Amino acid sequence: MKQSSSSEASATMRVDYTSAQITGRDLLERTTRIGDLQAVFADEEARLELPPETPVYRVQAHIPAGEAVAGALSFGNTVIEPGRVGDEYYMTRGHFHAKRDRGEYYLGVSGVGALILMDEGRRTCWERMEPGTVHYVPGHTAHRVANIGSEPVSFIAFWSSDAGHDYATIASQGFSARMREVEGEPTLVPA
Ligand code: S6P
Ligand code: ZN
Repeated sequence: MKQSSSSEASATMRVDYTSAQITGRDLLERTTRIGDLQAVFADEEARLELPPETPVYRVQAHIPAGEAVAGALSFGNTVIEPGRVGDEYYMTRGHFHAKRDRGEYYLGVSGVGALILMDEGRRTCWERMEPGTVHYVPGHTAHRVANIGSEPVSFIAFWSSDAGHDYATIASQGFSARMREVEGEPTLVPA
């Protein structure tokens, strides 16, 4: 008679749901600093006045199948420090997915952020991110997050491992709007 077996395996990764910190093996980690963000913010003079080693955001990513496997999933976090370059809030570089039809989920964990979304017709909108908010980034949509509060913003993301990142399109064309502080309020201002 054929025997079946079962056993309990322990999870190899954990997420701290107060900070989005991930612990476990096979984590890629990257910190992006003021000095890395040339021409990302509108006020390049204000950026050059800040110490280049100042951290703006850090990412942990777990990509168990590598980036070439269709159907595989990856997850990671992003933590963005509070701060501004001129009147523009600290934010991620922003990207389209190289495979344009790949979507992504963002889950707000801490702080107050603005998820800025731009479709291929350059229509831009934003969603407020707070602890517990869930955001779907559709395919064909560029995305970046700005920290519009006074504490670090953190979120967890899930994406298709083979999505890839097209930074070049944003580097050359930018987003059509920027998240700036206007009269004390975060405001999406046409670029
Ligand atoms: C990956 C996902 C995030 C970002 C991270 C940093 O598809 O959208 O993990 O990589 O928020 O942003 P960026 O634009 O520097 O990759
Ligand atoms: Zn993405």
